[in-house]
Order: sequence, then C-alpha cells, then structure tokens
Amino acid sequence: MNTTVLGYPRIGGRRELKKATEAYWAGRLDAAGLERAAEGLRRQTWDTLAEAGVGLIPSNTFSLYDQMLDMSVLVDAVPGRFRHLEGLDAYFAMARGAEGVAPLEMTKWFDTNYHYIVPEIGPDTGFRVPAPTDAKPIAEYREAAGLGIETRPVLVGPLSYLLLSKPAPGSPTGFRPLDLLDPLVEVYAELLERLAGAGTQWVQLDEPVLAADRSNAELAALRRAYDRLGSLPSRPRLLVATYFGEIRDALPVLAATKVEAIGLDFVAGPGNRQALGAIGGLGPAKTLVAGVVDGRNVWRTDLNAAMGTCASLLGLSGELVVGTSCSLLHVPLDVEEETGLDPRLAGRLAFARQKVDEVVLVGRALREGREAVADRIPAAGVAEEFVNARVRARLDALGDGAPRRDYAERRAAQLDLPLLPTTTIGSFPQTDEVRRARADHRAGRIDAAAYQAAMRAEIDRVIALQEDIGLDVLVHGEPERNDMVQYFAERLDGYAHTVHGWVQSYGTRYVRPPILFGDVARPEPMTVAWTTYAQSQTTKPVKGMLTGPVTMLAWSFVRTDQPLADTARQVALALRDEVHDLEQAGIRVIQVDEPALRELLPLRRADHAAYLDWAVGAFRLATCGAAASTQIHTHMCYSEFGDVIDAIGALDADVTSVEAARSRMELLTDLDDAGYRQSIGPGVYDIHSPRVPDAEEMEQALRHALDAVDADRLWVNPDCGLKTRGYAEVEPALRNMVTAARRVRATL
Ligand code: THG
Ligand code: ZN
Repeated sequence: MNTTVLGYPRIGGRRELKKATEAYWAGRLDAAGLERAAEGLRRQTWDTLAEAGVGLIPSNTFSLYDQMLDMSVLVDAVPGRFRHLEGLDAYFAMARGAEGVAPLEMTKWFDTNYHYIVPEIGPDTGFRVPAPTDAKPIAEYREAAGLGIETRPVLVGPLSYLLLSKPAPGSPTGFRPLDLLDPLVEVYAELLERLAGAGTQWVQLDEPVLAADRSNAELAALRRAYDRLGSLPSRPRLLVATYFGEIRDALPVLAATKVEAIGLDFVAGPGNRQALGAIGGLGPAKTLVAGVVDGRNVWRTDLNAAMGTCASLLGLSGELVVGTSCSLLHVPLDVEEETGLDPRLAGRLAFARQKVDEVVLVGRALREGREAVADRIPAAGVAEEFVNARVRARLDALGDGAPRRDYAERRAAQLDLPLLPTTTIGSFPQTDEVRRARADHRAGRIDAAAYQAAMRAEIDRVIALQEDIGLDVLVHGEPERNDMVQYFAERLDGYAHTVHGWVQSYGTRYVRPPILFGDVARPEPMTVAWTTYAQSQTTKPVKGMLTGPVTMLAWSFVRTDQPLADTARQVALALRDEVHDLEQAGIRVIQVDEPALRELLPLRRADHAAYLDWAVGAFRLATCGAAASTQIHTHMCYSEFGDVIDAIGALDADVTSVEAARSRMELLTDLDDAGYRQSIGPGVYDIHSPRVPDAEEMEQALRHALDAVDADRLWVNPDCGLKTRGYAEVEPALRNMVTAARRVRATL
C-alpha cells in the first residue's frame, strides 16, 4: 500500500521563512540569501518525508508567499499595474503593494484560517507559459531530483484557480474568470508536457472547489478541462486532489475522465465513501488517494478507524494510496517541540511531522497486517480527566438561557446617551512600551505589581485621551491583550497553548492557535479588574470587551469528540458568567465580538442554517443572561454580510458595529430588509489604511447612513479596532469623527 501527503508546512520549525522574507524586505538579506533559506526549507521537507518512509513525495508545496500567487505568476496572469516590475519585486508587489501600486486582494482559503492572494482575471488576461527556466514547479522537481528524491509537483488545478479568481476591475458586466478556462487549460497542457520532458512521473492538480456547491456549467467545465488534459499524448500521470469535504456530483464527472488518480477527503467528507460505492468505484485503471489522516486539526488519528476506512475502500479502485485529508499546511510542524504540554494531552496530539508517521503506519498496517503495527496504536479521544461535570450540569439546566426582554423595553432601561453616540471598537494602538511590559512580565523580568502599574498607566492615558476627544462610550484599550482569542483561551480551563505551534495565516503572518481539548470552564473573572479600573477613572460609561464563542472556536484547534455546537455552549457559559460579573461590578455596556461568525460558514449552502442556528444560540447563551439595563454590543469585521444577514438580527444585540467604510448604504438597507431593528454602528472610517479622514468626509458618511436608519438607532464608530494603528493617526481621526457626529447631531 503506497503512501503520500498532499502538502507540508513550509515556514520552518522556527519561522525561518518569515525571518528570511522580512529580512529581505528590510534590505538586510539579498535575493540569493532568501533563495538559500528557501532551498534549505524545501530540502528539509523532502528529507523528512523520505526518511519517514512516505512513498510518493510532493514538491512545489513550498511558496515564498502563497500558492495561488505562485500560480498567477506561473501562468503570467500578472495585472498591468505590476508589469514595470520584475522577479521578486513583481511577486511581492502583487502580494503587498508597492510605491503607488495597490496589491491584489487577499481572502480566506475556504473555511480554513489560511488566506490567499486573489488573482485578477479580465477578458484580456493573456495566459502564457513562462520561459522554461522560470517555471517554478519544474525547477523544484529538478531540485528534489538532484537530491535523489523523486517528487510529484503540486499545482492548483485550472478550475479552482479560475473559480477562486475575481474579475479584473473594468471587466465587462457578465464576465467571469471561468470564461477563460480553455486558454488556461492550454497553458496547463504545455506545462504538463514540459514537466514530462523533465522526467516527472506524477503531477497533483488541486481542485478543492469541488467540495462546495457547483453548478452544472461548472461541472461541465470540470469535464472539459480534464478531458483535454487527460488526452494529452505526452504528460505525467495526473492526481486530481479534492479536499475539505464531499465532492458529490463532481465524483462521477472526474471518474469518467482519463486522470490516473483521484484524491478524496474522508475526514471532512465521510460521505465520499458511500458516493464511491454508489458509482461502482473508480475501476481498475484508477488510483484512489484516501485522505484518512486529518490535515486540518491537531489530534492523533484513530488508526483503527483509519485502517477500517481504507479496508472498506479496497476494491473500489485499481490501487489505493493512504494519504492526508488535505495539505498539512494548516497544522503546526512538530508536537515534539512542545515540551511544556500536559503529557496527558501531548500524547493525544499529532502535528504535521506526526501525521506523516501516521500515514506511513496505516500504509504498513494495510500491507503487513494490523499486528505488524499493533504496539504503535495509542488510544484516541478526549480523556475522562478533562470532563467537567459541573459545567455539563449547568448547561443542561440552562437550556437556551431564556430570551432577553424585548428590545424596546431594554432600550428604555439602558443608559441615557446623546443621539448618534460615539465609541470605538475596543483596542487602542499597542505601543512599544505596552508590548515590552507584556513581554517583560511573561519573561519574569518585572513582577505582577510592576506589570499592573504599567497597564494601569496605559489605561489612564487611554481614558484621558478619550475624555479629551469627547467620546461618549469609552473603552479601556486592551493593552493587556496579545490577541483577542489567545487572551481568553489562556484564562479558561480546557484550553492549552503551544510555544512553537505556528501556522501560516497569510504571507509572513502566522498564528499560534490555542488547543481546545477538554470541557471549558472559567476559574475566575477574566476582564473585570481591568474594566472596572478603567471605569473608576471616569464618569463616562466604559464598555466591557469580550470575544464571542464562535470566534473562540474559529481561531483555535477544537476537540472533535463532541459536536462544535456543544463546545460553543461551554465557551458561551464562561462568557455568560463574565457578563454577569461585569454587570455586578457596575459595567453597563458590554461588547461581545464575533468577527469570525462568517468564517465558519459551511462550504455547502444546505448546511448554513444548522450552523447559524447553533452559532446564534451560543452568542445568545453568552449574552441573554444580561439585565435589560445592560447594553449588549457586538462587532463584526467583513464587508460581505449576505450569507449571515439574518443571523445578525437573531443575535439580538442592542448595538451592532460593522465594517462598512466601503459599502455602508447597501449594508444598512440589507439589514433593514432582513428585519434588523436594533441600533447599528456602520464604521465611518477605514482603520486598515493610515489615511486620516477629515470631519467633512465622516459627516457625509453619517448623513448617508441617516437616509437608511433613524437617528435614534445610529452609532458613530471606526470600522474596526485600532490596535494596528499608531496614535499619530488615531488621535486626529477620532477627533474628526467626534466633530462630525456633533455637527450632524446639531442638525437633528
Ligand atoms: N487572531 C487570531 N486568529 C486570527 C486573527 C486574529 N485569524 C484570522 C485573522 N485574524 C488573521 N490575521 C492575522 C493578522 C496578523 C497576524 C496574524 C494573523 C500577525 N501575526 C504575528 C506575526 O506573524 O508576526 C504574530 C502575532 C503573535 O505574536 O501572536 O501579525 O486576530 N487568533
Ligand atoms: Zn473588526
């Protein structure tokens, strides 16, 4: 039984890629130095996979920034504004912008925490095969071959590439990137011929778009693309890899093409097994790559179950290859590096390096029999010792937590604020001093008292500034928080943390998601001391700041032994207690952020309602215990709300602030159409840019908003938290914002 992985982390065990790339950007490392670092990382990956005994090793899974961006460069889909640049300059300009040139957009890679660079495709995008020496997949294939390792270059498939692209600005209405499938497929055809010429035996074409709903026209495009590539006279064998779910109608289409292998995800898409049976299997001429080791989460594979799945697939294809469910890009590199973890937990974890061993082990068990590996099969699942009976009993007793009182009634009981109240989203700029104080405290260089004094001094400064600016609802500024998820995860039972567990989020930006492994409970209040301290320094109301249950799950690795909905309820209960404690301490306004509400939306539309049901339920459980007199805010930061617009109303917050600097009016009208009747704070300026908008501009924005919302429902705020900005921009921008609000208020 052969074995493979669909991809591997490329950032290095100590973030070597980030360090080298950022040094290159800063001019501290030249292009040759960056290339040397990249080469070292590629070699390490290939050596690791070869030494572990993986049979079929991928290449071209490395990228200096992003694999979609690599494809755009490979097929020369480089928009005109980058054409004056060359090589690495053009490449990084597409990712990050350059002097006077806006970058390509970035967006989420399916429902993962990875973000890719979105190709801009217009009717005159002329796909082209680059000069032979430029072709990255060929160069990497040769590089590995030079090390004595035969590899399978990985490319994003043509259908996924185009369906993940957006029409270039100025494209005629009705133009879709998929219109250019045929010319793009010809470029793939030429690439495949060249790869064959270089000696390549296999090429992997990734088609993850097949895990989402696809129209008949898209399925016809799939058929056309792979009929063409399949019938090339001189080409490597083709593996079409699908992942992130069931591919349903696409399965018979792919099965009918001449590609030699199909990869199916049996972790996120267990139904792929039945679908395969229903079409009578792939036939003796095709190989099935069975994704049975989860590439998305950090738990050890239940090897008995994985072997069982593989055994049930025997006979449904000519050959069976054991593999990962998707690329291992989405998990940290090596759990062996985490020496500080509770051993009871560590023994249940598998990061990329361990998952490779699991794949090899399953392959060996299928070849030599289960007995051959029996001693290496550990127990899976969550241990009894991580169960919290009290949390479970409380949740059973709570049910839905009973709805809050009617919005009108709540409103009457809540704070008396001027019309168009002004506020911010929560975080203030994280200055060097603040970061240093946190780092010094963590490292034990300053004690708890000195740390508290430093944070209080910062809170004093932020409160005084907000009073001076004239904001109506103040915040403490969150100087004590490293990250809005990590901060809470570190204070909850049931969550663990890694030291080196970095996962690429985009480019050189990585996250270290906490691991939610057991029942969640709150041993003590998490935010009350900081919030009440801030409140003690002002007579204006201070808003308490919490991260909502869905976001706490979306940006963590989460246990799989119970439904996500149950885990979300446990987090919600902890937040409900925090809301209660904040209220008891006299805090009258509490914000529960859910920036990730839309991120966890299932790929299939039919699954949306069930997801939104538990997501909304968890938010309400967290907030509906609040007294009518407590004003609940929430915040979401993305510009497309279409899929969750009904859910926003169902959250039943008193005030919702949203990123709307770009499409304010549309959003307000849509919310109104969806029956949203509570208050709304459509961001009046874009904090993602260093530009300081003047008061007139924001006044205009407010007047526009008033065309869609009554004055007594409108709040005035920036479109997101301010932590990534500097005070030099934040202070004048907020002053202008307050001026704008006052001017409009005076006319009402
Ligand atoms: N927090 C968490 N997850 C997230 C986000 C977040 N996932 C989605 C989105 N936001 C991702 N965006 C970013 C933005 C910035 C960084 C990472 C992801 C970033 N990382 C630092 C780096 O790589 O240098 C490291 C930060 C650290 O030291 O922890 O800047 O907001 N949980
Ligand atoms: Zn935001």
